[in-house]
Amino acid sequence: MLPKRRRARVSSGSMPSAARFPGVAIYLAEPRMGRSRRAFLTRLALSKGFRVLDAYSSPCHLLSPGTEKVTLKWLQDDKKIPPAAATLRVSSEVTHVVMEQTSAEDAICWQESRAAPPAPGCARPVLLDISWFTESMAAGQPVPVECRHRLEVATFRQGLPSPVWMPPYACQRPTPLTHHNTSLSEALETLAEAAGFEGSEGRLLSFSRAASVLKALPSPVTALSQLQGLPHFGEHSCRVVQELLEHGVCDEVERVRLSERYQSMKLFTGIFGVGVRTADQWYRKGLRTLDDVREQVHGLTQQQKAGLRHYGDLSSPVQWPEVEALQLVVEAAVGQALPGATVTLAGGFRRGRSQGHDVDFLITHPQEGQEAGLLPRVVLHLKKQGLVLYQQYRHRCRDPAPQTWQSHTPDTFESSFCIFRLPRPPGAAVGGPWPAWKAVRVDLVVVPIGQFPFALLGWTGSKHFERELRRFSRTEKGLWLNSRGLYDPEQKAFVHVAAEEDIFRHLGLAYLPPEQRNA
Ligand code: DCP
Ligand code: MG
Repeated sequence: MLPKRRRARVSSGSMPSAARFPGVAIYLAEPRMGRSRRAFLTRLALSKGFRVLDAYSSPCHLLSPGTEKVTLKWLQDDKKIPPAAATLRVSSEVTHVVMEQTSAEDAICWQESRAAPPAPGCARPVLLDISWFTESMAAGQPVPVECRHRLEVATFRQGLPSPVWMPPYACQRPTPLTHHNTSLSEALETLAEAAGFEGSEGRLLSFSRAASVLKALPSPVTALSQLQGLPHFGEHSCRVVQELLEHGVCDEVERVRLSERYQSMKLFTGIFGVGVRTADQWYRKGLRTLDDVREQVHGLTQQQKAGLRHYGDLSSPVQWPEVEALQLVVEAAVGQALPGATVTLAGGFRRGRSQGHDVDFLITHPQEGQEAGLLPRVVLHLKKQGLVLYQQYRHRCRDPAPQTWQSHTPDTFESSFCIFRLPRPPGAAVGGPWPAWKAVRVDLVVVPIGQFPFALLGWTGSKHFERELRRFSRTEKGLWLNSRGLYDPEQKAFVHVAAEEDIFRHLGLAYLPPEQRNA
């Protein structure tokens, strides 16, 4: 055993101020290792300049390093979130979990019991045998992760009964927030995203559909044969899964993730107001960093300028307590501007996510017509309180004729795309690690009550779920759906509904609650 004082030091958050390997944050999992050996290994790694984290679940991205405990405390202080949930809802900034004498099965159970799925852009940490750690210590630097270091998942986990039947459209099956095939679906989604960056819509859809099937499976895929009979698994997606099952990594996916092209496109499209086309132009001009953009791009839009100005805050995920705080201020402003108007949360947070890239609110009023022109008044109230850093207002446009509806027809609702200046949470100490405020992206959309169920369905997502719902509607039912309505081209008439459930019923689909639409 270690002397008490030393033990306390080791277990009280052991992060050196300047780690030599910034991309590596090790967590030594204790169960089989024992406390004293863990303390010894921690000191060894720290002495060689590695970063060793004391806690596995710590919010990545929210603020600068070193603020994890305060953030967590705030989550726990929030009365609506029990302490356990507050700990579990955050994802880890750990990159390498090291275990000793632990089976892959136990390792996976351990990991799944401890952390939420990673935030967008955050990779799940790799689970490694102690051999990776000892070799890295001997080398004085992190050695590349090889198959033999990994605690292999596939060979040990209980697999799917084969064959599994799966309906072909994502809107025909429930897709929960957390599922059993995360590393496989993430790999395919990386390829989908990369295909999107190249403007290759067909490949984007193929990989997205295959990834979405994996998310809906009732248990982990452990052998390629289990994919037989599943929809949307072409030769390419099968090959990716096979490599992952056999080696734990897929060369193609790793190559894409590390490529300059993918990383730059991800960086640029992460700027508010920058789409794939602009990002591609910048890349072709030789731009690679945000500073390149700041120095070399003339004629940035106001939106892009605001996006760059607040890039740090906007690229860190919005957390649930921030959503609650925003909902209160938006509701107050809407109530002032138009008594009786309501505010409804949509987007990923309505699907049960605890983090997101923005917050989407739909505003309506029970008396149709009352809502028209409401947003400038709402925004004025918010501005007077100093809550708005940027906003771009869009008037309501006339609905285009249904004959011109396409799957990507943009919404015509009155909307405001904002960056809010969200003050530090109440109770957080002034002068503590919390900055005075955080910039947060918020979309406000005003919807006439008659179109509200369609808007709510359309703005709840996921993006893939919406795409599939529209495709199902058109291909299988001959009905045209978007966020404004459902049109029957044979009858030349719109379908009237009172709630989301009615839309599912009209399409002959079983109702899926928002938390089962994470396709
Ligand atoms: N949406 C859509 N098509 C678009 C844009 C949005 O169908 N081109 C729908 C689906 C999305 C919802 O609107 O789920 C909200 O869009 P977001 O981009 O805000 O996506 P999420 O809220 O799902 O995720 P996050 O905000 O965390 O990225
Ligand atoms: Mg959103």
